[in-house]
Amino acid sequence: MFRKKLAVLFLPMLALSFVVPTGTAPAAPSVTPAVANGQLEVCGVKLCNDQRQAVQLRGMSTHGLQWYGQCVNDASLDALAGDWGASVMRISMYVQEDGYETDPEGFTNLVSSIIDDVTARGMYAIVDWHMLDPGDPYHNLERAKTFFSEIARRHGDQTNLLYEIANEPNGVPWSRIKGYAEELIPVIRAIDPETPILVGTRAWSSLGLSDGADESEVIDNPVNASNIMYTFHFYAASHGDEYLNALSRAADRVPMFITEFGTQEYTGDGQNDFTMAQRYLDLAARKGISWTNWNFSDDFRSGAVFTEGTCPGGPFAGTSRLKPAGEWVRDRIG
Ligand code: IDC
Repeated sequence: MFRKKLAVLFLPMLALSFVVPTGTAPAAPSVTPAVANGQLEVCGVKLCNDQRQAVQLRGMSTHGLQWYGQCVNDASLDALAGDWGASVMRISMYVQEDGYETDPEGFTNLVSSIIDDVTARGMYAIVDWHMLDPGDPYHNLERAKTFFSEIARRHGDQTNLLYEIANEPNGVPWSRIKGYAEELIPVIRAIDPETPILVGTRAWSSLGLSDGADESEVIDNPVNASNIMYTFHFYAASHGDEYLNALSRAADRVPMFITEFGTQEYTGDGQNDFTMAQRYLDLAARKGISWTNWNFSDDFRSGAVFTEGTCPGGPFAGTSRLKPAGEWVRDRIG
């Protein structure tokens, strides 16, 4: 059914090389990233396609759907897949702050329909369980079981998904995040055994650095599950060489995915540091680390790619409504 839908809704304008298997020729023209690469699987420390070639996905994260759902529509997704050339969208569903917990069924349906829209455009979709405050992932464990079970029931036979089970754990040790992952992952895998799962790391997915720890706690005590990756988030004007070097070391030892980054401060606002951000993306390119940028909205902050008032009407293609960070990241996605 998934393939049939893609065949029917395939857009000729998507005839671009979105996902570049590292070290090989670009995907053949007229094939979308999700069709060209199929079911993803973690192989060694890399993310691989169904030919077991390493791939690097590049794309955008939505802002919180409860606030900026109006920025995720047919025109904006057409632009992201076509004009921007993205291979992945991260669907950021907050749990608190007027998110999922206020209306589980409504948010499940919303995420489900965005998955369909992203799928129709041949992109991969990251389903982001955007827990943030409280930072203990166990606070939302039962909700996460319910949500991911339902998403897996509806979409688990698709080949274009990744599940991110904890956006940014904070205030808890790595052992507690690992415990949470080891309780939740089997529940998801019982329904959907194949979709790769992304696990947040200590201290806002900093691999522990923002708590004064480092990547060794994950390397020495990994989550007991296969086909998983660990996430790293950075904001280039706040997180300098110490963070970059930790990511670099970690990526040689465990599978890493940058599911969130900004070219500005960790508030998602302030001055851009494009020089530092470029160093991160150069590292990601060298090591084949996939990434999604925060965020695909018209929020007033410098890290929201569109100028205020762009959503819902656009235009989303081209550069006329992009802030500096938006222009910068669009140039680097496609
Ligand atoms: C920010 C949003 C802002 C919101 C705040 C609290 O831009 O509108 O009020 O969250 O929820 C993260 C988080 C992400 C943050 C982002 C920027 O995952 O939710 O968004 N950020 O501060 N980690 C580091 C930075």
